[in-house]
Amino acid sequence: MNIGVVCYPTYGGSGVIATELGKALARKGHKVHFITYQEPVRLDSFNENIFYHEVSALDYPLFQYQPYESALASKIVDVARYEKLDILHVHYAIPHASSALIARSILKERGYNLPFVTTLHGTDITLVGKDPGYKPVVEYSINHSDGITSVSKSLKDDTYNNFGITREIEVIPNFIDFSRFKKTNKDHFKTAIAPNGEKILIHVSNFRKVKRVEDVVMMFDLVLKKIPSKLFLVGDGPERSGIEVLCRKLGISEQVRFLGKQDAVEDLLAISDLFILPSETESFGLAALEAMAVEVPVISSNAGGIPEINIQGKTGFLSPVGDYEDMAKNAIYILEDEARLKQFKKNAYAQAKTFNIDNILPQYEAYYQKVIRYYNDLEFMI
Ligand code: GMT
Repeated sequence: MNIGVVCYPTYGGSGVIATELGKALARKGHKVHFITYQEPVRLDSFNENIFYHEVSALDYPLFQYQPYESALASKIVDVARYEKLDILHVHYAIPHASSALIARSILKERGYNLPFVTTLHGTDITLVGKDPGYKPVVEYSINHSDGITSVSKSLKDDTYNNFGITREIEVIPNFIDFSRFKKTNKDHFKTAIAPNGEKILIHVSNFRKVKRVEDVVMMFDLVLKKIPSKLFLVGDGPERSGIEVLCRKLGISEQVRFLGKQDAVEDLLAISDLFILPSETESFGLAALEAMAVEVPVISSNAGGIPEINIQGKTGFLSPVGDYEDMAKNAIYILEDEARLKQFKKNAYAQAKTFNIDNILPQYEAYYQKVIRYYNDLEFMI
C-alpha cells in the first residue's frame, strides 16, 4: 500500500507510535509518506520505502497564529495526488483529523478518493479535545473519518462518554519494537551511578501537569527513608523548575538526577529497577510499556488505560491518583526483597511481550484494507 502518515514529529507518545508504525510498515514493503512540519524524531534510519514531506505554513504579519490546519490540508492534497496514496493515517485528532477531512473533500472534487483513518491517542480526547473551544470540530471530524482507532479500551469508552460519536471505534493497542527495547548489560553505567548498590527509580514524561511529577518526588522521598536509592527524571516540560524546587525543599537533590530529553531511553531503563507513572489521566502509558519491555516493573496510578498494561501485584502496582504514600509502600514492597523484585521484572517483560509490534502491525494492515474496501464500496453505491 501507499500510506500517508500525519503526526506530531516531536517527542511524545503519539508521534513515537506513528513513526515506529510507519517504519515497520516500510520494512514490510509498504511505501510510507510522513507529512509533518518537521522530520519526526524517531525517523532515525534510512529506508528506501520512507518519504518525508514537509508542511510549511507561510507566515504573514496579519496572522497571530499560523493557519497550520490549512497548510497541512493543502500538503495532503498535494502528496495524495502526486504520490498516489491509497490511504491516509492521522495520529492525534487535533487538528489532523479536520485537515484530513478538508483534504479528502478537495481531492474528491478533483476525482481522487482518499479514505483516512484517525487514531485517538489520549489528550486529544480527555483533555484538549473535549474543551468547548475544540469540541465541535473534533467530534465532527471523528464522525466523518473513514476509520477510527483508539489505543486502549479506556480511551474508546472516554470518547463515547465525552462526544456524540455515531461510529464504531476499533481498539488497536500501542506496541513495542523489541529490536530496540530490550535488556542490555549496562552494569558499568549502573556502578558509576549507584556505586553502593542503590536501587534506581525512573520517571519519563513531558513534565506536564497531567503527569503529576510532584507525586514521583513525594513517593521517592518516602522510599528513600527505607531503601537506599536514586531517582532519574527524564524529559522536560513546564513543571520541571517547580519539581527542582521541591527536591531542594525536601533535601533530596543529591539523590535525584534531572536528565532532560534523552534519545536512548532504553539505556537508562536498562539500569533501572522501577518505573513510576502517577498520571492524572493516561490513555495508555507507552513510556511504562517501554520500561516493562526492558524488564522494569511499574508503580503507577490507576488512571485511564494504565490498568490495561500494568497488572496489579504482577507487573507492578496501581494506586488511586494522588496517593503517593500507597505508591511508596508498593515500591518498598517490591524493592526490599531481591527475589520478589526479580519475579516482578520477569512478569513485566512477559506482559510487554504481548504488545510486540509483530502482533499489532497486522491489525493495522487489516484495518487499512477494510477501510479502503468499505470506502470503495460506498463510492460505488453513490
Ligand atoms: O502524554 C502526552 O501528553 C503525550 C501524548 C501524545 O499524544 O503524544 O500521549 C498520549 O498518547 C500516547 C501514545 O498513544 C499514550 O501512550 C499516552 O498515554 C497518551 N497520554 C495521555 O493520555 C496523557
